[in-house]
Amino acid sequence: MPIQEVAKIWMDGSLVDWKDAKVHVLSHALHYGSGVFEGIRAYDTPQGPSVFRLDDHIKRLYRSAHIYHMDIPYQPEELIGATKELVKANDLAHCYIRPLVYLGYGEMGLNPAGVPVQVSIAAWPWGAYLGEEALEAGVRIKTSSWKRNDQNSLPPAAKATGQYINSILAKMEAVNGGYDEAIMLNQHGHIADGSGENIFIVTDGKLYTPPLSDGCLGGITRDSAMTIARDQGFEVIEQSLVRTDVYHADEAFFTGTAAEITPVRELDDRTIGEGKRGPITKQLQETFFAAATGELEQYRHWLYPVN
Ligand code: PPE
Repeated sequence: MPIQEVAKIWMDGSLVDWKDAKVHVLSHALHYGSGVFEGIRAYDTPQGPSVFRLDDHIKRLYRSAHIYHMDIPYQPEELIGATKELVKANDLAHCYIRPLVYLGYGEMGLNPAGVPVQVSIAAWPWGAYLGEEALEAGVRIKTSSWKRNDQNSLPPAAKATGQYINSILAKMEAVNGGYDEAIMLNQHGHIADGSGENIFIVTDGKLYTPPLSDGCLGGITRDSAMTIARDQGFEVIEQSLVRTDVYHADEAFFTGTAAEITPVRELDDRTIGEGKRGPITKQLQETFFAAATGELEQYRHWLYPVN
C-alpha cells in the first residue's frame, strides 16, 4: 500500500520534514531487524482527532523493548505527548501512527551494546487494511505453510521488526495463492494469529480466540473486542484452536489496529457459516467503530484527544 506523505515526522525528540526523516545505511536495525514498533490509529471524534488506546500501545512498546534489552531514552509520557503533537502538527483528522524504536548507527556486529537506541514516530492516513469492501464482505484466508515464530526463537510477545519477516513469508504465500490473508499455526498445530491480525471465531453464540501462550501477539484490538463482547453479554473463551474449529465455526473475524474488525468468510476454501459477515461480528464491529469514533460514553476512556 503506498504511503500517503504528510508534512512532519517525529525523530529523536523533534519534528522534522517528512523527506528528511532518514537513517544511515549501516544502521544496526536495517541489518539485523533489531527494532520494536507499534501500530496505532487515531479516529475522527466529536472532540477532534483522538488516538485510540494510546497508553496501552506505548506500554506495549516498552514491554517489547524490555524483551530485547533496549533502553528507550524517553519516558512513556514523552512519547504519548510526541504522538499527540505529531497528529496535530500534520493536521490529520484520522490516521495510522507508527512509533519505532531501533538500534541506530554506531557499531556493527550482533552485540548491540554501544549502539544508540533511536526513536521515531510517523503518522499518515491509512484506509482499511484488507480493503474497504472486506469490512463488509469478509476475507478469504489460507492456513500458511510457514509456522508462527516459536516462543523460544522469536518471542511473539514482542512486536519486533525482525520477526515480521516470518509474517511476510506467510502474507506473500497467501496473496500469491489468491487469498487475502494467511493464518499461522504454531509448532503444535494450534492457531496463533494472522500475519498482522488476531483471530476470533463464534460457535453456538460463544466467542473463542487463541491464548497468548499459543504464540499470538497480545493485540489491543483483541482486548477491545473481548471487552465489548463481554459487555454485551457474550462469553469469550481463550482456548487453543485448530483449523477445523474455524471450518466449523458460525462466524470468524480478524482484529488488529490496521485491520480493525474484519470478517473472515472462508478458510482453506471452506465456507465459514453462511460465507458472509455474521450477525455477532457485525454487532461487535459496529460497536468497535462507534467506540473508536467517540460515539459511546462507555468507551470514552480509550480515546486520547490530541487537542
Ligand atoms: N498479530 C500480529 C502478528 C500483528 O502484527 C498485529 C498488529 C496483531 C496481531 C493485532 O494487534 P493490535 O494491533 O494490537 O490489535 N499488526 C500491526 C501491523 C500491521 C502491518 O501490516 O504493519 C497493526 O495492525 O498495526
